Amino acid sequence: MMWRVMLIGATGAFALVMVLLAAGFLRPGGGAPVSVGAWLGWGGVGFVSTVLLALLAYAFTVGLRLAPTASPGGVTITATAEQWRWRFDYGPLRSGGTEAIMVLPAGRPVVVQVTARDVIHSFWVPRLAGKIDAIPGHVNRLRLQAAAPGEYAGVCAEFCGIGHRSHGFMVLALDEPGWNAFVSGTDPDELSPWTLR
Ligand SMILES: [Cu+2]
Repeated sequence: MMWRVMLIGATGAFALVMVLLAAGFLRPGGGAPVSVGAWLGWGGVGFVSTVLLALLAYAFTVGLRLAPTASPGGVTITATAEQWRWRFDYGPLRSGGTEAIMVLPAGRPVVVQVTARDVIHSFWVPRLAGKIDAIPGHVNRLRLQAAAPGEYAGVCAEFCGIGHRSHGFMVLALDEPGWNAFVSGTDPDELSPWTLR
């Protein structure tokens, strides 16, 4: 979405410049005379800064929305890596954590607080978000959202010892009833309609 808005802004500015350039070539001296100062003032400064400021304001708005801060009523999950397992805790949402499987509600933003117990690992669910390091004694935050219910494979993306290759996990995105059942204590194995595990 942001990419498209930027493209439209850039295309509009480019098209305008091309039209002016073509007009200059095709009809030299045509149109009302404009002083050099007015060209530079309105075209060079006014137009450019208006377009750039509008795009900048838009980019900031989108950036704020994507920032990994917990929204009210949002879901925060703590992911803890160690040689060679992943543990997921859901804070006040659910009394018991899960291992090797991270459960989240589909269609809602989730903040994952990523940390590690022993060495540096890296939390990566390629279909949902970029990588983020899992560092002992430090918490990194990542915001992600699963558009649809399903299972999404996750891996450790930082070499972390001989068990690194199998240091993976699964993300289980549930619809609203499934998520409600999960937070009230149902085992994730009973909630997954998929059979990847
Ligand atoms: Cu690892």
